Amino acid sequence: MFGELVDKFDDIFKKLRGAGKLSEKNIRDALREVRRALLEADVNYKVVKNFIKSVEQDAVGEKVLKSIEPGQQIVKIVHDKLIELLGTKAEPLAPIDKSPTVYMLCGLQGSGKTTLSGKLALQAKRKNKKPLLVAADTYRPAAVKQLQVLGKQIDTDVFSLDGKKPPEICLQAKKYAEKNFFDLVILDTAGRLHIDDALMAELDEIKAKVGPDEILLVADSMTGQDAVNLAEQFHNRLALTGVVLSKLDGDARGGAAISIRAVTGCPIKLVSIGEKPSDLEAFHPDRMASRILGMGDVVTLVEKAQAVVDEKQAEELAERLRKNAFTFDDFYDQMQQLKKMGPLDSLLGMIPGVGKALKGVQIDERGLVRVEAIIQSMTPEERQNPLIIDGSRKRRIAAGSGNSVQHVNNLLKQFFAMRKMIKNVSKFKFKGMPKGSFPFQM
Ligand SMILES: Nc1nc2c(ncn2[C@@H]2O[C@H](COP(=O)(O)OP(=O)(O)O)[C@@H](O)[C@H]2O)c(=O)[nH]1
Ligand SMILES: [Mg+2]
Repeated sequence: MFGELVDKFDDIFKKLRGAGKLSEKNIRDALREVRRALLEADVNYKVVKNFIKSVEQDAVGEKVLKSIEPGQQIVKIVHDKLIELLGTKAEPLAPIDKSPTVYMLCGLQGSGKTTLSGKLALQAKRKNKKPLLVAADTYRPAAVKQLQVLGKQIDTDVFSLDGKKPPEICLQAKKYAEKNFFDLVILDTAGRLHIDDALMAELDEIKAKVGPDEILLVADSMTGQDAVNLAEQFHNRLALTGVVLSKLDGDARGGAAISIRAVTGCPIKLVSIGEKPSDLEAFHPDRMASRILGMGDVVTLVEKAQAVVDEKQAEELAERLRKNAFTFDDFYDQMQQLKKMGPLDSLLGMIPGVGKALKGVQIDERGLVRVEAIIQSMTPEERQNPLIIDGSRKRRIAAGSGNSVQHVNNLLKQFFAMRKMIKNVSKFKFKGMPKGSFPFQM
Protein backbone atom coordinates (compact mmCIF):
# COMPACT_ATOMS: atom_id res chain seq x y z
CA MET A 1 0.00 0.00 0.00
CA PHE A 2 1.39 3.41 -1.02
CA GLY A 3 4.88 1.94 -1.43
CA GLU A 4 6.55 4.92 -3.04
CA LEU A 5 5.05 7.53 -0.75
CA VAL A 6 6.02 5.53 2.31
CA ASP A 7 9.61 5.34 1.06
CA LYS A 8 9.80 9.06 0.44
CA PHE A 9 8.47 9.92 3.88
CA ASP A 10 10.95 7.52 5.36
CA ASP A 11 13.84 9.31 3.66
CA ILE A 12 12.61 12.77 4.58
CA PHE A 13 12.11 11.85 8.21
CA LYS A 14 15.42 10.08 8.46
CA LYS A 15 17.16 13.28 7.39
CA LEU A 16 15.18 15.34 9.89
CA ARG A 17 15.79 13.01 12.79
CA GLY A 18 19.45 12.67 11.98
CA ALA A 19 20.03 16.41 11.79
CA GLY A 20 20.20 16.92 15.56
CA LYS A 21 19.97 20.69 15.58
CA LEU A 22 17.52 22.06 13.07
CA SER A 23 17.34 25.47 11.49
CA GLU A 24 14.30 27.07 10.02
CA LYS A 25 15.85 26.39 6.65
CA ASN A 26 16.17 22.63 7.34
CA ILE A 27 12.51 22.54 8.17
CA ARG A 28 11.40 24.48 5.13
CA ASP A 29 13.51 22.21 2.92
CA ALA A 30 11.94 19.14 4.47
CA LEU A 31 8.45 20.52 3.98
CA ARG A 32 9.23 21.25 0.37
CA GLU A 33 10.12 17.58 -0.02
CA VAL A 34 6.92 16.54 1.72
CA ARG A 35 5.01 18.73 -0.70
CA ARG A 36 6.70 17.15 -3.70
CA ALA A 37 6.11 13.63 -2.38
CA LEU A 38 2.40 14.30 -1.93
CA LEU A 39 2.01 15.83 -5.37
CA GLU A 40 3.82 12.89 -6.94
CA ALA A 41 1.44 10.57 -5.11
CA ASP A 42 -1.34 12.36 -7.02
CA VAL A 43 -2.81 14.17 -4.02
CA ASN A 44 -5.05 17.06 -5.01
CA TYR A 45 -2.88 20.21 -5.27
CA LYS A 46 -5.18 22.39 -3.17
CA VAL A 47 -5.19 19.77 -0.47
CA VAL A 48 -1.39 19.68 -0.55
CA LYS A 49 -1.15 23.46 -0.37
CA ASN A 50 -3.37 23.69 2.70
CA PHE A 51 -1.69 20.74 4.33
CA ILE A 52 1.80 22.20 3.99
CA LYS A 53 0.58 25.57 5.21
CA SER A 54 -0.90 24.11 8.35
CA VAL A 55 2.14 21.94 9.08
CA GLU A 56 4.37 24.95 8.57
CA GLN A 57 2.42 27.05 11.02
CA ASP A 58 3.12 24.59 13.79
CA ALA A 59 6.56 23.43 12.71
CA VAL A 60 8.44 26.65 12.12
CA GLY A 61 8.64 28.26 15.50
CA GLU A 62 10.66 28.67 18.61
CA LYS A 63 8.87 25.85 20.38
CA VAL A 64 9.90 23.19 17.91
CA LEU A 65 13.39 24.51 17.30
CA LYS A 66 14.18 24.66 20.99
CA SER A 67 12.69 21.29 21.83
CA ILE A 68 15.00 18.40 22.67
CA GLU A 69 14.25 16.45 19.52
CA PRO A 70 13.04 18.86 16.85
CA GLY A 71 13.08 16.23 14.10
CA GLN A 72 10.82 13.98 16.12
CA GLN A 73 8.52 16.92 16.85
CA ILE A 74 8.08 17.63 13.17
CA VAL A 75 7.32 14.00 12.39
CA LYS A 76 4.63 14.19 15.06
CA ILE A 77 3.16 17.38 13.59
CA VAL A 78 3.01 15.84 10.10
CA HIS A 79 1.41 12.73 11.58
CA ASP A 80 -1.22 14.73 13.48
CA LYS A 81 -2.08 16.87 10.47
CA LEU A 82 -2.35 13.83 8.24
CA ILE A 83 -4.81 12.23 10.66
CA GLU A 84 -6.86 15.43 10.52
CA LEU A 85 -6.77 15.38 6.73
CA LEU A 86 -7.99 11.79 6.64
CA GLY A 87 -10.96 12.61 8.84
CA THR A 88 -9.68 12.50 12.47
CA LYS A 89 -11.81 9.64 13.72
CA ALA A 90 -13.19 6.43 12.28
CA GLU A 91 -16.78 6.57 11.05
CA PRO A 92 -18.46 3.19 11.39
CA LEU A 93 -21.27 1.99 9.13
CA ALA A 94 -24.87 2.48 10.24
CA PRO A 95 -25.63 -0.28 12.75
CA ILE A 96 -27.62 -3.27 11.53
CA ASP A 97 -30.51 -2.75 13.92
CA LYS A 98 -33.65 -2.46 11.78
CA SER A 99 -35.64 -5.10 10.05
CA PRO A 100 -34.08 -4.58 7.63
CA THR A 101 -31.22 -2.08 7.55
CA VAL A 102 -30.39 -1.17 3.94
CA TYR A 103 -26.94 -0.45 2.46
CA MET A 104 -26.92 0.88 -1.09
CA LEU A 105 -23.69 0.57 -3.09
CA CYS A 106 -22.93 2.71 -6.10
CA GLY A 107 -19.99 3.50 -8.34
CA LEU A 108 -18.58 3.04 -11.81
CA GLN A 109 -18.34 -0.29 -13.57
CA GLY A 110 -15.49 -2.41 -12.32
CA SER A 111 -14.91 -0.34 -9.20
CA GLY A 112 -15.63 -3.30 -6.94
CA LYS A 113 -19.31 -2.97 -5.94
CA THR A 114 -20.24 -6.61 -6.36
CA THR A 115 -17.10 -7.73 -4.59
CA LEU A 116 -17.88 -5.36 -1.73
CA SER A 117 -21.47 -6.67 -1.52
CA GLY A 118 -20.04 -10.08 -0.71
CA LYS A 119 -17.63 -8.65 1.82
CA LEU A 120 -20.37 -6.76 3.63
CA ALA A 121 -22.59 -9.84 3.66
CA LEU A 122 -19.80 -11.94 5.13
CA GLN A 123 -19.08 -9.32 7.76
CA ALA A 124 -22.75 -9.25 8.74
CA LYS A 125 -22.85 -13.02 8.99
CA ARG A 126 -19.85 -12.99 11.30
CA LYS A 127 -21.92 -10.74 13.58
CA ASN A 128 -24.76 -13.28 13.43
CA LYS A 129 -26.91 -11.06 11.19
CA LYS A 130 -28.83 -12.35 8.22
CA PRO A 131 -27.95 -10.49 4.99
CA LEU A 132 -29.74 -10.43 1.64
CA LEU A 133 -27.85 -9.58 -1.54
CA VAL A 134 -29.87 -7.77 -4.19
CA ALA A 135 -28.98 -7.98 -7.88
CA ALA A 136 -29.90 -4.50 -9.05
CA ASP A 137 -27.53 -4.44 -12.00
CA THR A 138 -29.76 -5.55 -14.85
CA TYR A 139 -27.69 -4.05 -17.65
CA ARG A 140 -24.58 -6.18 -17.70
CA PRO A 141 -25.66 -9.63 -18.90
CA ALA A 142 -23.55 -11.61 -16.45
CA ALA A 143 -24.02 -9.33 -13.42
CA VAL A 144 -26.88 -11.23 -11.81
CA LYS A 145 -25.08 -14.51 -12.32
CA GLN A 146 -21.89 -13.07 -10.77
CA LEU A 147 -23.78 -12.13 -7.62
CA GLN A 148 -25.46 -15.54 -7.46
CA VAL A 149 -22.12 -17.30 -7.65
CA LEU A 150 -20.76 -15.04 -4.93
CA GLY A 151 -23.87 -15.64 -2.81
CA LYS A 152 -23.36 -19.37 -3.03
CA GLN A 153 -19.72 -19.04 -2.10
CA ILE A 154 -20.51 -17.22 1.14
CA ASP A 155 -23.79 -19.01 1.72
CA THR A 156 -26.01 -15.93 1.40
CA ASP A 157 -29.39 -15.50 -0.30
CA VAL A 158 -29.55 -13.45 -3.48
CA PHE A 159 -32.68 -11.59 -4.57
CA SER A 160 -33.33 -10.98 -8.26
CA LEU A 161 -36.36 -10.26 -10.46
CA ASP A 162 -36.50 -10.80 -14.20
CA GLY A 163 -37.89 -8.07 -16.40
CA LYS A 164 -38.09 -5.34 -13.76
CA LYS A 165 -36.21 -2.06 -13.48
CA PRO A 166 -33.65 -1.64 -10.68
CA PRO A 167 -35.72 0.76 -8.49
CA GLU A 168 -38.61 -1.71 -8.51
CA ILE A 169 -36.27 -4.64 -7.80
CA CYS A 170 -34.79 -2.82 -4.82
CA LEU A 171 -38.20 -1.98 -3.41
CA GLN A 172 -39.45 -5.55 -3.80
CA ALA A 173 -36.24 -6.83 -2.21
CA LYS A 174 -36.79 -4.67 0.85
CA LYS A 175 -40.34 -5.97 1.21
CA TYR A 176 -39.13 -9.52 0.80
CA ALA A 177 -36.50 -8.93 3.48
CA GLU A 178 -39.10 -7.54 5.88
CA LYS A 179 -41.31 -10.54 5.42
CA ASN A 180 -38.52 -13.07 5.73
CA PHE A 181 -36.66 -11.53 8.67
CA PHE A 182 -33.46 -10.48 6.98
CA ASP A 183 -31.40 -8.02 9.02
CA LEU A 184 -29.45 -6.38 6.23
CA VAL A 185 -30.26 -5.67 2.58
CA ILE A 186 -27.29 -4.94 0.33
CA LEU A 187 -28.19 -3.28 -2.98
CA ASP A 188 -25.61 -4.05 -5.67
CA THR A 189 -26.53 -1.39 -8.21
CA ALA A 190 -25.43 -1.01 -11.82
CA GLY A 191 -22.38 0.97 -12.79
CA ARG A 192 -21.53 2.79 -15.98
CA LEU A 193 -18.27 3.47 -17.70
CA HIS A 194 -18.73 7.18 -16.96
CA ILE A 195 -21.15 9.18 -14.90
CA ASP A 196 -24.24 9.92 -16.94
CA ASP A 197 -27.57 11.39 -16.16
CA ALA A 198 -29.58 8.22 -16.67
CA LEU A 199 -27.47 6.43 -14.07
CA MET A 200 -27.81 9.25 -11.56
CA ALA A 201 -31.56 9.47 -12.10
CA GLU A 202 -31.89 5.75 -11.49
CA LEU A 203 -29.82 5.88 -8.31
CA ASP A 204 -31.90 8.84 -7.15
CA GLU A 205 -35.05 6.85 -7.71
CA ILE A 206 -33.73 3.86 -5.77
CA LYS A 207 -32.79 6.16 -2.93
CA ALA A 208 -36.26 7.75 -2.86
CA LYS A 209 -38.09 4.43 -3.05
CA VAL A 210 -36.06 2.47 -0.54
CA GLY A 211 -34.66 5.03 1.90
CA PRO A 212 -31.28 3.35 2.48
CA ASP A 213 -29.45 3.70 5.80
CA GLU A 214 -26.12 3.91 4.00
CA ILE A 215 -25.35 5.17 0.50
CA LEU A 216 -21.79 4.11 -0.16
CA LEU A 217 -19.70 5.06 -3.14
CA VAL A 218 -17.17 2.43 -4.12
CA ALA A 219 -14.18 4.32 -5.51
CA ASP A 220 -11.25 2.58 -7.19
CA SER A 221 -8.18 4.00 -5.48
CA MET A 222 -6.00 3.06 -8.45
CA THR A 223 -7.67 5.83 -10.46
CA GLY A 224 -6.25 8.62 -8.28
CA GLN A 225 -7.75 12.05 -8.87
CA ASP A 226 -10.50 10.60 -11.07
CA ALA A 227 -11.81 8.84 -7.99
CA VAL A 228 -11.87 12.15 -6.14
CA ASN A 229 -13.79 13.93 -8.90
CA LEU A 230 -16.18 11.04 -9.11
CA ALA A 231 -16.82 11.12 -5.38
CA GLU A 232 -17.52 14.83 -5.57
CA GLN A 233 -20.11 14.36 -8.30
CA PHE A 234 -21.83 11.44 -6.62
CA HIS A 235 -21.88 13.26 -3.31
CA ASN A 236 -23.42 16.39 -4.82
CA ARG A 237 -26.17 14.40 -6.43
CA LEU A 238 -26.92 11.66 -3.92
CA ALA A 239 -25.65 12.94 -0.56
CA LEU A 240 -23.47 9.91 0.09
CA THR A 241 -23.09 8.67 3.65
CA GLY A 242 -19.62 7.32 2.99
CA VAL A 243 -16.89 6.29 0.58
CA VAL A 244 -15.32 2.86 0.30
CA LEU A 245 -11.85 2.85 -1.24
CA SER A 246 -11.33 -0.31 -3.22
CA LYS A 247 -8.15 -1.95 -4.54
CA LEU A 248 -5.94 -0.35 -1.93
CA ASP A 249 -3.90 -3.55 -2.02
CA GLY A 250 -2.66 -2.69 -5.48
CA ASP A 251 -0.08 -0.06 -6.35
CA ALA A 252 -2.37 2.88 -5.68
CA ARG A 253 -0.20 5.93 -5.07
CA GLY A 254 -2.33 7.28 -2.26
CA GLY A 255 -3.72 10.39 -3.94
CA ALA A 256 -7.35 9.28 -3.74
CA ALA A 257 -7.13 8.09 -0.16
CA ILE A 258 -5.50 11.29 1.04
CA SER A 259 -7.66 13.75 -0.92
CA ILE A 260 -11.19 12.36 -0.91
CA ARG A 261 -12.20 13.37 2.57
CA ALA A 262 -10.74 16.85 2.31
CA VAL A 263 -12.24 17.55 -1.14
CA THR A 264 -15.71 16.10 -0.64
CA GLY A 265 -16.24 16.30 3.12
CA CYS A 266 -17.57 12.77 2.89
CA PRO A 267 -15.97 10.25 5.26
CA ILE A 268 -14.06 7.18 4.09
CA LYS A 269 -15.68 4.32 5.99
CA LEU A 270 -14.03 1.17 4.65
CA VAL A 271 -11.10 0.04 2.57
CA SER A 272 -11.12 -2.96 0.33
CA ILE A 273 -7.75 -4.70 0.13
CA GLY A 274 -8.18 -7.74 -2.09
CA GLU A 275 -10.53 -9.90 -4.09
CA LYS A 276 -11.48 -12.37 -1.37
CA PRO A 277 -14.69 -11.86 0.67
CA SER A 278 -12.66 -11.33 3.84
CA ASP A 279 -10.39 -8.61 2.41
CA LEU A 280 -12.13 -5.65 4.04
CA GLU A 281 -10.98 -3.23 6.73
CA ALA A 282 -12.57 -0.38 8.63
CA PHE A 283 -10.93 2.94 7.83
CA HIS A 284 -9.14 4.52 10.77
CA PRO A 285 -7.51 7.88 9.97
CA ASP A 286 -4.86 7.49 12.68
CA ARG A 287 -3.86 3.99 11.61
CA MET A 288 -3.83 4.94 7.93
CA ALA A 289 -1.63 7.96 8.69
CA SER A 290 0.80 5.67 10.52
CA ARG A 291 0.94 3.32 7.56
CA ILE A 292 1.52 6.15 5.10
CA LEU A 293 4.33 7.51 7.26
CA GLY A 294 5.92 4.05 7.49
CA MET A 295 5.11 3.53 11.16
CA GLY A 296 3.17 0.33 10.60
CA ASP A 297 -0.26 -0.52 11.96
CA VAL A 298 0.02 -3.00 14.75
CA VAL A 299 -3.50 -2.34 16.02
CA THR A 300 -5.14 -3.55 12.82
CA LEU A 301 -2.83 -6.55 12.71
CA VAL A 302 -3.79 -7.60 16.22
CA GLU A 303 -7.47 -7.08 15.46
CA LYS A 304 -7.21 -9.25 12.39
CA ALA A 305 -5.58 -11.96 14.43
CA GLN A 306 -8.26 -11.73 17.09
CA ALA A 307 -11.01 -11.99 14.51
CA VAL A 308 -9.78 -15.36 13.28
CA VAL A 309 -8.12 -16.84 16.34
CA ASP A 310 -10.34 -18.74 18.69
CA GLU A 311 -9.32 -17.78 22.23
CA LYS A 312 -9.89 -21.25 23.67
CA GLN A 313 -8.04 -22.93 20.83
CA ALA A 314 -5.16 -20.54 21.41
CA GLU A 315 -5.03 -21.48 25.09
CA GLU A 316 -4.99 -25.18 24.25
CA LEU A 317 -2.27 -24.64 21.74
CA ALA A 318 -0.24 -22.70 24.29
CA GLU A 319 -0.56 -25.62 26.68
CA ARG A 320 0.65 -28.11 24.08
CA LEU A 321 3.54 -25.84 23.23
CA ARG A 322 4.59 -25.72 26.84
CA LYS A 323 4.64 -29.51 26.84
CA ASN A 324 6.56 -29.59 23.57
CA ALA A 325 3.71 -31.53 21.98
CA PHE A 326 3.38 -29.26 18.95
CA THR A 327 2.40 -31.38 15.95
CA PHE A 328 1.93 -30.92 12.24
CA ASP A 329 -1.82 -30.70 12.89
CA ASP A 330 -1.23 -27.62 15.05
CA PHE A 331 1.11 -26.28 12.46
CA TYR A 332 -1.49 -26.73 9.74
CA ASP A 333 -4.18 -25.01 11.85
CA GLN A 334 -1.87 -22.05 12.38
CA MET A 335 -1.33 -21.75 8.66
CA GLN A 336 -5.06 -21.74 8.00
CA GLN A 337 -5.61 -19.01 10.58
CA LEU A 338 -2.88 -16.89 9.07
CA LYS A 339 -4.42 -17.29 5.62
CA LYS A 340 -7.77 -16.06 6.91
CA MET A 341 -6.14 -12.82 7.97
CA GLY A 342 -5.55 -11.69 4.40
CA PRO A 343 -2.79 -11.44 1.80
CA LEU A 344 0.59 -12.09 3.39
CA ASP A 345 2.34 -9.02 2.01
CA SER A 346 -0.37 -6.69 3.25
CA LEU A 347 -0.04 -8.23 6.72
CA LEU A 348 3.71 -7.84 6.76
CA GLY A 349 3.37 -4.23 5.68
CA MET A 350 1.57 -3.47 8.92
CA ILE A 351 4.57 -4.41 11.03
CA PRO A 352 6.62 -1.26 11.62
CA GLY A 353 9.78 -1.29 9.55
CA VAL A 354 8.98 -4.53 7.77
CA GLY A 355 7.20 -2.96 4.80
CA LYS A 356 10.38 -1.04 4.00
CA ALA A 357 12.68 -4.01 4.60
CA LEU A 358 10.66 -6.13 2.22
CA LYS A 359 10.62 -3.56 -0.53
CA GLY A 360 10.96 -5.29 -3.87
CA VAL A 361 10.81 -8.72 -2.29
CA GLN A 362 8.13 -10.85 -3.87
CA ILE A 363 6.45 -12.82 -1.11
CA ASP A 364 6.12 -16.30 -2.50
CA GLU A 365 2.77 -17.64 -1.36
CA ARG A 366 3.50 -20.73 -3.43
CA GLY A 367 5.88 -21.80 -0.67
CA LEU A 368 2.89 -21.97 1.64
CA VAL A 369 0.91 -24.01 -0.87
CA ARG A 370 3.77 -26.48 -1.06
CA VAL A 371 3.96 -26.78 2.71
CA GLU A 372 0.22 -27.40 2.81
CA ALA A 373 0.45 -30.13 0.19
CA ILE A 374 3.24 -31.89 2.04
CA ILE A 375 1.35 -31.85 5.33
CA GLN A 376 -1.78 -33.10 3.60
CA SER A 377 0.16 -36.05 2.23
CA MET A 378 1.14 -37.19 5.70
CA THR A 379 -0.89 -39.80 7.55
CA PRO A 380 -2.63 -38.68 10.77
CA GLU A 381 -0.06 -40.65 12.69
CA GLU A 382 2.83 -38.90 10.97
CA ARG A 383 1.31 -35.51 11.64
CA GLN A 384 0.97 -36.29 15.33
CA ASN A 385 4.39 -37.83 15.63
CA PRO A 386 6.72 -36.54 12.92
CA LEU A 387 9.69 -38.39 14.43
CA ILE A 388 8.51 -41.60 12.77
CA ILE A 389 8.96 -40.13 9.30
CA ASP A 390 11.84 -42.16 7.91
CA GLY A 391 13.33 -42.38 4.43
CA SER A 392 10.61 -44.49 2.84
CA ARG A 393 7.85 -42.37 4.40
CA LYS A 394 9.60 -39.26 3.07
CA ARG A 395 9.62 -40.70 -0.45
CA ARG A 396 5.92 -41.53 -0.19
CA ILE A 397 5.02 -38.06 1.09
CA ALA A 398 7.13 -36.40 -1.61
CA ALA A 399 5.49 -38.42 -4.37
CA GLY A 400 2.00 -37.90 -2.92
CA SER A 401 2.39 -34.12 -2.75
CA GLY A 402 4.22 -33.70 -6.03
CA ASN A 403 7.44 -32.51 -4.37
CA SER A 404 10.98 -33.74 -4.01
CA VAL A 405 12.34 -35.51 -0.94
CA GLN A 406 14.52 -32.44 -0.47
CA HIS A 407 11.39 -30.32 0.04
CA VAL A 408 10.05 -32.75 2.61
CA ASN A 409 13.40 -32.73 4.38
CA ASN A 410 13.45 -28.93 4.45
CA LEU A 411 10.01 -28.75 5.98
CA LEU A 412 10.85 -31.34 8.64
CA LYS A 413 14.04 -29.54 9.50
CA GLN A 414 12.20 -26.23 9.84
CA PHE A 415 9.46 -27.86 11.85
CA PHE A 416 11.84 -29.35 14.41
CA ALA A 417 13.84 -26.14 14.63
CA MET A 418 10.65 -24.22 15.18
CA ARG A 419 9.45 -26.63 17.83
CA LYS A 420 12.70 -26.21 19.68
CA MET A 421 12.55 -22.44 19.39
CA ILE A 422 8.96 -22.34 20.55
CA LYS A 423 9.84 -24.44 23.55
CA ASN A 424 12.50 -21.90 24.50
CA VAL A 425 10.16 -18.94 24.26
CA SER A 426 7.04 -20.62 25.58
CA LYS A 427 7.69 -19.36 29.04
CA PHE A 428 6.16 -16.23 27.60
CA LYS A 429 2.43 -16.29 27.09
CA PHE A 430 1.66 -17.59 23.61
CA LYS A 431 -1.25 -15.70 22.11
CA GLY A 432 -2.03 -17.87 19.13
CA MET A 433 -0.08 -15.70 16.71
CA PRO A 434 2.39 -17.66 14.62
CA LYS A 435 5.73 -16.39 15.85
CA GLY A 436 8.72 -16.29 13.58
CA SER A 437 7.38 -19.20 11.61
CA PHE A 438 6.49 -17.45 8.36
CA PRO A 439 7.25 -17.06 5.60
CA PHE A 440 8.96 -20.31 4.84
CA GLN A 441 12.04 -20.45 2.72
CA MET A 442 11.33 -23.37 0.46
N1 LIG B 1 -7.06 -6.37 -5.98
C1 LIG B 1 -8.33 -6.04 -5.76
N2 LIG B 1 -9.25 -6.34 -6.70
C2 LIG B 1 -10.53 -6.01 -6.44
C3 LIG B 1 -10.93 -5.37 -5.24
N3 LIG B 1 -12.27 -5.16 -5.32
C4 LIG B 1 -12.66 -5.66 -6.51
N4 LIG B 1 -11.64 -6.17 -7.21
C5 LIG B 1 -11.65 -6.77 -8.56
O1 LIG B 1 -12.09 -5.80 -9.48
C6 LIG B 1 -12.88 -6.38 -10.50
C7 LIG B 1 -14.24 -5.70 -10.58
O2 LIG B 1 -14.96 -5.94 -9.39
P1 LIG B 1 -16.56 -6.00 -9.32
O3 LIG B 1 -16.92 -6.19 -7.89
O4 LIG B 1 -17.10 -6.97 -10.29
O5 LIG B 1 -16.91 -4.51 -9.78
P2 LIG B 1 -18.33 -3.84 -10.07
O6 LIG B 1 -18.46 -3.74 -11.55
O7 LIG B 1 -18.25 -2.50 -9.42
O8 LIG B 1 -19.39 -4.71 -9.45
C8 LIG B 1 -12.98 -7.85 -10.16
O9 LIG B 1 -12.02 -8.54 -10.92
C9 LIG B 1 -12.63 -7.90 -8.68
O10 LIG B 1 -12.08 -9.14 -8.33
C10 LIG B 1 -9.91 -5.06 -4.27
O11 LIG B 1 -10.13 -4.48 -3.21
N5 LIG B 1 -8.64 -5.42 -4.59
MG1 LIG C 1 -21.10 -5.52 -10.33
